Amino acid sequence: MSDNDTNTVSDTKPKTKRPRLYKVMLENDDFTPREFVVKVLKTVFRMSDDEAYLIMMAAHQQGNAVVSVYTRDIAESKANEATGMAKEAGHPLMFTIEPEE
Ligand code: TYC
Repeated sequence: MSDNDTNTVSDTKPKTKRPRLYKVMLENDDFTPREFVVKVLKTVFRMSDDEAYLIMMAAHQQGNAVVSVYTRDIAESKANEATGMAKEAGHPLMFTIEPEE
C-alpha cells in the first residue's frame, strides 16, 4: 500500500436523502356539484365514500383541502388526472400541488 493512501470515504455523508413530498390540494369553486367532487376523489384517490365526503366538505368550507401526499411525479399525474376528469365533464374543479414544508 502506498504511503499516501488516505481514507476519504468514511468522511462522506451517507446519500440516502428522502425525496421531497408534494401535497395534492382540492380547490373549492362555486359551480362543481358536490357529488361530482366526491366521485373524483373516490375514483382517482381511492377514497371511501365517507372520506371523500369529508375532504369535499373541508374544501367547500375552507377554500381548499389536502387530499394526499406523494412524490412529485405521482402528485402531478394524480392532480392532472383528477382535473382532467372534471374538465371532460364540463366542471371547473381544480386540483393543484404544493411542496410539503
Ligand atoms: N362549492 C361547490 C358547490 O357548492 C362544491 C365543491 C366542493 C366544489 C369542494 C369544489 O373542491 C370543491 N356546489
